[in-house]
Amino acid sequence: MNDSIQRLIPSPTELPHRRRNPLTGEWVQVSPQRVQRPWQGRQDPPAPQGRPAHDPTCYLCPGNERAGGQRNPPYEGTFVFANDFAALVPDGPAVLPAHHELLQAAPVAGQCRVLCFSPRHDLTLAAMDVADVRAVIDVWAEQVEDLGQRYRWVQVFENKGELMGCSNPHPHGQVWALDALPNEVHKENVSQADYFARQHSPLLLDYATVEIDCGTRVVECTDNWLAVVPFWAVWPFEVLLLPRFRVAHLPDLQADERLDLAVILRRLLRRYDGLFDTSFPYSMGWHGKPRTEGAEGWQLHAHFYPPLLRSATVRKFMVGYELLAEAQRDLTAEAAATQLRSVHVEQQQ
Ligand code: H2U
Ligand code: ZN
Repeated sequence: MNDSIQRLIPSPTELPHRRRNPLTGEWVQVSPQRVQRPWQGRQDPPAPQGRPAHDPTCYLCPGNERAGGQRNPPYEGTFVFANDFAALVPDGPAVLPAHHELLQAAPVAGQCRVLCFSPRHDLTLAAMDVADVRAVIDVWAEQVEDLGQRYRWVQVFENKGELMGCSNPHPHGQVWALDALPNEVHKENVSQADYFARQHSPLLLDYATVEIDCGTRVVECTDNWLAVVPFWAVWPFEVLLLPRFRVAHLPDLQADERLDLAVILRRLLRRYDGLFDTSFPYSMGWHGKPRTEGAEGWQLHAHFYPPLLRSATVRKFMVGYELLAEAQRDLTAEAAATQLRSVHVEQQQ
């Protein structure tokens, strides 16, 4: 490792300390000594998996009727439709009366879509082949391109697993587009613009270089992409997926970069599945440059937030100190990355 970087980064310590997330400005309390606690929680065996390739009761399978009454076409690849129970509508209220300084509201207009990754009810992104994952990446990029012309923010995400409140195991994600910047995006926008103004280089491009140099938190690395447990991770096996080149948002990805993304995505998700021998639950989503003033220095990236801590059923809760004061973790980001690296996955495409 480069000496100057080595000096800048504290070696993993066994003593409690706090780490700062430069994307949000928020701190996380790290308490590695607590991993030694005698109580290790429940360690249930994983629930049996196994689903049919087509489920006649699934509202996302080809040819089936949805809850809203519409019927899905007999699709053979990906399939996108307007969410029948959308959280955002294109015509929100035009203005809202400001009653009081302490009772602020704002109008919001937007659209929500559901994106089926595959016609196969029994697959996940990890189990799909590279070409099919690549097709999902293309659809993600098309959605950002399309909705990004009308809305300031397009959130592409996947909520996977019952533990994450996902209503259906059929492989699918969602797209929410709106004419405002949501909280997390606003924080990342301010931080990246501020860093870029000072350093003339994108925060996350510099961060990728630091992590590759360091190596301890790297989970997967390809020619174009890097998956790391970020230094400031809050969730036990949180991962940040970063391009190793300058790119603002999904539509700008070139063909080879998309293919390489499909490769690293599958490898990462297979490591996740192998970690506790279960189809790993998570929320993941893409953050690309928003259509707003002052978004210089934005670097495309994806966040993976899995809830599991020690087994297929033992999850981390954000409660107590976390709700009232600050996020906290026992397992260090370095230890989590070591565990993920130790999962065996075949390296070919
Ligand atoms: P999850 O990804 O959290 O499971 O959500 C699935 C979405 O699918 C959810 O937002 C929508 C729900 O509103 N949905 C439809 O649009 N039509 C249906 O027939 C059922 C579910
Ligand atoms: Zn299905």
